[in-house]
Amino acid sequence: MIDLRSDTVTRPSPAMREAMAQAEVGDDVFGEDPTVNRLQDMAARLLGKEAALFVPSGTMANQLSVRLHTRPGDEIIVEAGAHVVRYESGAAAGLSGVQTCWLPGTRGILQPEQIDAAIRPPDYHNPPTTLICLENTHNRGGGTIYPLDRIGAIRKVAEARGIALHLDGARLFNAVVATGIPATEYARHFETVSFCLSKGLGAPVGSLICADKERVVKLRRLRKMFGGGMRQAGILAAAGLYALDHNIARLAEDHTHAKRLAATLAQLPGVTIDPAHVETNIVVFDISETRRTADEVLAALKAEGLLLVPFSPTTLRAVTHLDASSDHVEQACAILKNVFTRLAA
Ligand code: TLP
Repeated sequence: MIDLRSDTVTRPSPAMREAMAQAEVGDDVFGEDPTVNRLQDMAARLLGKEAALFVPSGTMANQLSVRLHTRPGDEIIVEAGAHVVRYESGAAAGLSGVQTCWLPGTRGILQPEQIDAAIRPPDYHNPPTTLICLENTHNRGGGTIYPLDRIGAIRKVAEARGIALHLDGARLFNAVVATGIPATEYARHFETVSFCLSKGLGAPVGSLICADKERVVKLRRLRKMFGGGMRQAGILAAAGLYALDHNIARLAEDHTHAKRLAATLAQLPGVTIDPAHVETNIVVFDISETRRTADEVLAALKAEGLLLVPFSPTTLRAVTHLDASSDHVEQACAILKNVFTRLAA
């Protein structure tokens, strides 16, 4: 089976497992796990922030950041397809008591004017707007890269209105590798930035939140409150260090594979996709013209050995990753050709 459901499906390689087995550990709730501390230092350095905090998941990284920047009854501004509101089980409302204002983006990307217009004026009828969350790359947008100048323009709006900015950078290194823009250049516009080790970077578990020292102290307390304080987590951090040392530059291969899939899909009957929109490792395509549901198409693909996920009743997503070799991608292209040609017949 070729599994392109997500880049979360990657498994730790033998060398990564070896690094995990050899990891020096301590009790991280006491701040005494040397491997976790090394990972946090490395993450902070990579993003040009003072400090970082290792957390179990990207969801926890986002939700701790929401909690940090807000009080119950506040409003946060997000793009309508953002992970923080689409795929986190209502956590912003459930755990932080905030309401969310969803703005429609172009493939996930917002305009500064849209954000400016959505910020609530001070009036006792209104919830205070206290946080803007951006996502780079944007998952539902199709792996879209946030243009750096757009981020800079949004930063200006946030600063002028005294509102914090959080970046869900689950796949920030995909943007870094695709553009050649250093992570520090993206990160400097945000108070908090999270990124995941367990997606394209290939670690089994973990994300980091990077910020200034004072915020990281507060985040550490909130992590305990949310149940994310871990003990001998160095075993996991070792996988993260290995991922950062070995698996960043190779993301470029995943991007090439995604473009290959997109070019194939663009030729197929019943499929609508603009390959120019595939910027990183995510390929989202429309299947309305097959007149089949996403579930029917997924079942037909699975029967031939290819796993994808639905993104809506008429769109599917394929994600390339380090466990999908060029051969796997060629096989995936052959399966897509077979299935869509048959459905059209
Ligand atoms: N995304 C997963 C699913 O939850 C949809 C995937 O398969 O893409 N931010 C972004 C942009 C993400 O794509 C994800 C995971 C997260 C945060 C959450 O990370 P985890 O799964 O570690 O909580």
